[in-house]
Amino acid sequence: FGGYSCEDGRDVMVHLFEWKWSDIASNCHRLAQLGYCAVQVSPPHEHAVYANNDPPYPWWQRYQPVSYIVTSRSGDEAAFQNMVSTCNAAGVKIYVDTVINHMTAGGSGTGSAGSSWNGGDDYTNIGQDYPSVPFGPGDFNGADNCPSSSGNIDDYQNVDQVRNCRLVGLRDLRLGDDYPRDMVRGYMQKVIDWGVAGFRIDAAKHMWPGDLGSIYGGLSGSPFIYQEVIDQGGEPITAGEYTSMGRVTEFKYGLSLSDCVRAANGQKLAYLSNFGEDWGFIGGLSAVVFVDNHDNQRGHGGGGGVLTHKEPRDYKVANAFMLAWPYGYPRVMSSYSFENADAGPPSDGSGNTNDVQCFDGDWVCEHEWRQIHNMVGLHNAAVGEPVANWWDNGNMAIAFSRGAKAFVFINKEEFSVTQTFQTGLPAGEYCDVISCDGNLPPCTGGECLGSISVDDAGTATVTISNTDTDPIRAYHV
Ligand code: QV4
Ligand code: CA
Repeated sequence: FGGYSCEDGRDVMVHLFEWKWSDIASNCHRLAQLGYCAVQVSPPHEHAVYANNDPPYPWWQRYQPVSYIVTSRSGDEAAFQNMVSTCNAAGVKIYVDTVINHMTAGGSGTGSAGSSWNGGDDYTNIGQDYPSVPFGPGDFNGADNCPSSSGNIDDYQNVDQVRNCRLVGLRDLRLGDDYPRDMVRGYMQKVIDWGVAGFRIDAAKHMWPGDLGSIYGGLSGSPFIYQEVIDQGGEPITAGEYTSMGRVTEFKYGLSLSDCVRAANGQKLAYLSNFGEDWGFIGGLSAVVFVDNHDNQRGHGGGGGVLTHKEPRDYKVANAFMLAWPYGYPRVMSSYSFENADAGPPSDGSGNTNDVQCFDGDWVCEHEWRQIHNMVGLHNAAVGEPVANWWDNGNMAIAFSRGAKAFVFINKEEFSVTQTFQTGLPAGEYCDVISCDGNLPPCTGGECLGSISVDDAGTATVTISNTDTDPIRAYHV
């Protein structure tokens, strides 16, 4: 479940957070051209609708399932199926964000597909009712196996609480039993049969590895699976408990990388020379890596401290390093702008999500930034090549090649740095893909700074000024 296959040498996924299925469908050809292998989509199941929340229709309502009917804020079943088939035809895979640990919070209401739901009692497992699955009280964990007095997870040091009690009050499914397992497996199999290639398993830390293994083991179609386990140390549950069943999101990666780019918490770029397992991360072949995600860019889910689109210069540096460095399966974040951390995507007053217009001020579309998508191209060109020719100044300037395929130089010093490098590249002329759109002359499409001529010995002289818009140069065959 941890292996993935991509078409045409593409090797990066993008999370199109809160995009509608119709917009993803019409963008898939473009995503293929930009070099993206796959799209992580927002949860497609029926979800709670919080019209009276402040602000109304928060993004997180989609992490509260009401049923496994595929009608959500992003569109209905027909639109979802059309997206999957359109993207598959373009060679772009769809990965579904899969919320199977729990259903809604307390209260009651009507879901996005019109189904009624009732979260039942706040302290016991009485009264839960999700008729469109159907789930009833017996399908939820309760006082017999959740050892907290509130019924919620109050202590992350207690493994039984983390896995059998309610995550922020969300009604916790009894996945040790066959029937709830069959229901969630049926949902996953349904979308596999429609052509979905993979799953992000939400809140995997809150489910027993054995229960997940049983769910995955009953699936046909060899989906790619990556599991959300926030392991930043200090808790008894570790990411390593899940790596035999699929990949795992490596949350240490984005925080450590952000610190290095900012020279924060004693870190510096020069320390990145062994970024990966030596830093206490899980094995690179088990990891999904990212600078920020939809939670920690807004202070949820171990949030804070990571670079986001709100600091664009440093964010581009962090993404450039991630995409140039051979550790993990990288995920690029694509966001909408927000002030309130609970605010849903750009929408009308009834919570109908707007069509995506990249760069209109609401849809940030980091995956369309030249400095990011051209590094996706570099990543794809360098797949399988080892890091070579590492250079650093002991502080905030670094450079390295990827075999004979790519060369990257970053200068976050407060001064200009000029250096003659061994680039590892074959002799020839190269355009900088951070400031240009092509990698080979004629260099066109952007500002086109710092084109280089690599001599027969593989060397070239490159300068990055501290006043450059982007303190990065990147070249590839
Ligand atoms: C409120 C109080 C709680 C109280 C509860 C019950 O804050 O203290 O216990 O009421 O009375 C929303 C609200 C949250 C509210 C909850 C229940 O934000 O305030 O609790 O609903 O009413 C997303 C959001 C959550 C949101 C949830 C469901 O981040 O804020 O909760 O959706 O709508 C841990 C986990 C990790 C998890 C992370 C956020 O280990 O797995 O927390 N990350 C994933 C997703 C994330 C999602 C969930 C899990 C849940 O990436 O987006 O949570 O599906 O680190
Ligand atoms: Ca659980």
